[in-house]
Amino acid sequence: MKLSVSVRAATAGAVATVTLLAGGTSSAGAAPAPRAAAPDIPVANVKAHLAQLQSIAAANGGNRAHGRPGYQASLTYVKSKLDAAGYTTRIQQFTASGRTGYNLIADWPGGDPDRVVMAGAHLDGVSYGPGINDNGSGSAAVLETALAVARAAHRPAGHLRFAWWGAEELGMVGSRYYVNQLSLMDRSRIDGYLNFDMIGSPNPGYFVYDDDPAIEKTFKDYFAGIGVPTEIETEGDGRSDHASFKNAGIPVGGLFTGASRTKTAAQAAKWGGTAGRAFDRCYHSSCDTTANIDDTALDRNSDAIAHAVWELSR
Ligand code: DTR
Ligand code: CA
Ligand code: ZN
Ligand code: ZN
Repeated sequence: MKLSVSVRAATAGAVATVTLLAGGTSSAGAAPAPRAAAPDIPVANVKAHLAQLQSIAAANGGNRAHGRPGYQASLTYVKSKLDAAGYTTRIQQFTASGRTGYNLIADWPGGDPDRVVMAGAHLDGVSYGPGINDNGSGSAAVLETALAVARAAHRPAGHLRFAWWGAEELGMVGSRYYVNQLSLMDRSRIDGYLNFDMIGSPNPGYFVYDDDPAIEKTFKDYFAGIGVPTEIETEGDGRSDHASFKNAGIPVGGLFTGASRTKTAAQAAKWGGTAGRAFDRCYHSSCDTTANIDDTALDRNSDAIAHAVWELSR
């Protein structure tokens, strides 16, 4: 039976504690490692990635869509940052709507290969615009979290893997291809997949996926700790890249700030913003630019991503 990620981590911690209390020593002979807290993710760094993605779109026909030059240039940008930071990266090719698509997979060296914690975001946008909230926001936040791991020379017990998916807008094609290519053994090695698709909406809500309870609790506890109420995400079952992982029996979770649904008065009362207006009125539109981002939501969600990555892989 697969232990959910935080049960496994907690169990390991408990075993070490019991061993010490019984006067013995843990199997490693040392006290359990202190719980290293995730660093703050500088939202300015995340926004700098968004500015790069917008420039890429402007230089490539105005978009970063599957099969277009803007997607390829986005992939090259993200990969170059990760290669420079010491990641082991690989590009996975697939075909969607007659065009070649690409996933980018980045492994942080080290950690238990049987305890893989993944965080991912789709890097493609629609063809109508630069796709900054959808989904530059998730892509940039996952990238900056990966770079923070490298900056910290973090050595978690688990193995960290980050992914940027192609052709999500065509029906989660890239992430489905990735999961389908995994052997059953490799699927069993993934303790959890964390998905981030639209996490900087200009009229934001704070939604937590209610799939795996342990992952959901990790995010809800984080937001409770910063005094931000959350709601469970109800709009997206099967509507983003976590779907294929969930269908394969892998624990999933994630965060979402809302798309075309309208913010209620009750939600505006707890989150601020404008009742009666869409969470993102530029969803899938040309106005989904760097001006279509709420910095506070982007910052909070970026920090929550780092917290979950550190917590679930410890
Ligand atoms: N399918 C995503 C947008 C989307 C709509 N609802 C949800 C819920 C959870 C995550 C994402 C979404 C897209 O257009 O990329
Ligand atoms: Ca921050
Ligand atoms: Zn979309
Ligand atoms: Zn999306």
